Amino acid sequence: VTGVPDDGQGTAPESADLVARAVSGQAAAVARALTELELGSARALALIPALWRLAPRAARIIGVTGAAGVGKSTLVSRMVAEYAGLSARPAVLAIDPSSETSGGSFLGDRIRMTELAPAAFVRSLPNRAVAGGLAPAAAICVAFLVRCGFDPVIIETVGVGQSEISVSRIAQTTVTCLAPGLGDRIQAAKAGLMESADIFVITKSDLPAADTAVKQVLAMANLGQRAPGSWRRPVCAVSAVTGDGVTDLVAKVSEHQDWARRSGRLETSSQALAAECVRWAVHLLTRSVPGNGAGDTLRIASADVAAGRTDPVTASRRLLAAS
Ligand SMILES: Nc1nc2c(ncn2[C@@H]2O[C@H](COP(=O)(O)OP(=O)(O)O)[C@@H](O)[C@H]2O)c(=O)[nH]1
Ligand SMILES: [Mg+2]
Repeated sequence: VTGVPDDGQGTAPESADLVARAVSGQAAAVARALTELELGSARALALIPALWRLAPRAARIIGVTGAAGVGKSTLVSRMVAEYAGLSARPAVLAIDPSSETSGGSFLGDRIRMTELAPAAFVRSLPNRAVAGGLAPAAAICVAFLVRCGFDPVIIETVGVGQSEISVSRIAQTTVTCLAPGLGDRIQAAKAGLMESADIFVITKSDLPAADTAVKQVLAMANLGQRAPGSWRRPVCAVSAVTGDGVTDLVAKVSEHQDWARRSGRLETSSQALAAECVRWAVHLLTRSVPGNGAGDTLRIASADVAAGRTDPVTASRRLLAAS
């Protein structure tokens, strides 16, 4: 393969320094590093091996999805405060928060979230102009935040379109938000959005139509043949205005995480995360999107990354050198 950039040796000391500052919790350093990852700069390629040389860390990765305006960001602010109260250090990655009806309110969201939890890290990822595609960029940012020691890492995403559905694959627990008064639309909601749900949340439970919405969603949440030992999807009513239901939701997330650990689901999502990270690195190294033909080799490289044997960039370099 030609066109593979050098291994970033020239920027190694700088990258190690930025990584050290990010790991020590300096928000500016984390933000800087994520910008490099999004842009897909040469430095981004040096940051990943530098971070992966440090001790691995584990984190809960929670997806919060639902249509624009349904109350995701308000809910995430509450969740962040709840986790911070449990001495966790949460991070939020909001994907494309500016394009839908919320138009440009991300700044307000970030202020609300960090007011409630000053140690939290909150960042948006634009939908456009992301190196390698949205899902790979989100994956590498999530993996980076996990390695920096944030826990949980919450991905807020508008639940429409292919990229959001693939983003939900990298979450260990997907919280699907539905607002009251959308009874008819619940049936019409995108199948992918409903299928990927591990926990349903009826947002805005302070509104009168919330009880009906809870009943409607309960009626369809666990339809069909369910294998023994499978997860029964709960329906939580939450008001981000009064705070009702937030503690219960966080408890349901913990229950789902316990189930995910036992059932192998955590393993599957960490493999999906590793695969997207490798995809991101291969794109940067070759400036092309790996095709379907690359499936097997990508899988081998991803398994090494998921098992913690190597980092996504080193795995991708080896993969490209061998092809
Ligand atoms: N009554 C009520 N309004 C809410 C609640 N949560 C959010 N909202 C309002 O719903 C609108 C959209 O909320 P936002 O969190 O930005 O939705 P997102 O687009 O899904 O992130 C805002 O005007 C919020 O104030 C809630 O629990 N109760
Ligand atoms: Mg939002």
